[in-house]
Amino acid sequence: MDSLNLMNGQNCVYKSRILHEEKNCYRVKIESDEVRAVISGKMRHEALVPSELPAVGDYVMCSYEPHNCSARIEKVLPRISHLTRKVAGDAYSEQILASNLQVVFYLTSLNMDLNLRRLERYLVMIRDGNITPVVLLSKADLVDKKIIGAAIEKVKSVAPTVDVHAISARQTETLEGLKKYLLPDSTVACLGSSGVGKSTLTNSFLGHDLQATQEISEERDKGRHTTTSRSLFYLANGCAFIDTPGIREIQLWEGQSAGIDELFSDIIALRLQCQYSNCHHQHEPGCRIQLALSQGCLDEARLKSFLKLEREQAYMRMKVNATSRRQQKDIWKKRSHAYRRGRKAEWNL
Ligand SMILES: Nc1nc2c(ncn2[C@@H]2O[C@H](COP(=O)(O)OP(=O)(O)O)[C@@H](O)[C@H]2O)c(=O)[nH]1
Ligand SMILES: [Mg+2]
Ligand SMILES: [Zn+2]
Repeated sequence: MDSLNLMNGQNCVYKSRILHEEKNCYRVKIESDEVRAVISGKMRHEALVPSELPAVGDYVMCSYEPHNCSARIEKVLPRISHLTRKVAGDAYSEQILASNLQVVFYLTSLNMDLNLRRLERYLVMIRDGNITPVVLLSKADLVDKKIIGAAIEKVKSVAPTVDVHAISARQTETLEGLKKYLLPDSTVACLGSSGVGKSTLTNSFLGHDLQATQEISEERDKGRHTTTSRSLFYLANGCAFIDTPGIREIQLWEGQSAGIDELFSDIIALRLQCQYSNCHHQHEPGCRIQLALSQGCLDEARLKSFLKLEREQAYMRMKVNATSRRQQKDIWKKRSHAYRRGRKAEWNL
């Protein structure tokens, strides 16, 4: 690992990487050590939004004395790429799921229904983060070749340029094709619902069972969350591999329209050719979208999905703007209180 060690009084400051995050407690890799780490008071105080705090995959500067077993995270270095979503629940803030990634494996299990709409959401999120998506159709040992072929076709219908592999952790030869993504300097993460085989795949690459996996009843085939936090592991060749818990709710964050534009570039190109620039794509003459639908060149469900994602982006933009205006007000309120307190102290009031 490239590390930069600077003396800072008694402590050394190291460039390190976040391996694990759970409830504000971190594990970092400093040179060859793995140690616990906490965020410095200054960083916690100065962070205006949660996304400024460290996430798994981040490179950070840490104060660390090797004879102490804990480090202090002082600074997050700029992220070259990141996976981001709106936090689950009602709050309007951004959650960084993982950062500094080159490739994301999106897993979906072949013995369950392939949800193309959910796949589209993940692909938008991954591409918007400046990361290459790869779709893995898992548990190929449980289905026949016809089902595998049909599933690959379905994925290609929404993402013709994305690599797709059918894999099985029980047939290790099917994992050979994934080695080209696991390069020594790369970081690869696994995403997908619970029970699709992310932790099993992680263990296969690690060569031993480090991550707990979920035993699920064959007839119900329903996974519960066994993996509860994101963790980064180094494979033998130096590739960093991140296992994640299943995500129940995937809502895009504000400003992810570049990912939408990329995934639905054909629809955007058609829309630009409509006769009227304010076309609603319903019954207007010269509507290229309606023409493509009637000729069978455009799938209606995919169009609906695109329009829904666009609407969600517009709504999110409005919500985030309102939230940030409120936050700004709070910051000014705090500052003016602090100022008044300061003046009172000055005048001994
Ligand atoms: N038949 C079959 N079962 C698998 C495969 N991969 C994982 N499983 C099983 O699926 C269940 C869920 O796997 P797990 O790795 O915990 O899923 P995760 O929630 O995505 O991490 C476990 O019982 C695994 O043994 C596979 O390729 N074939
Ligand atoms: Mg898991
Ligand atoms: Zn139109």
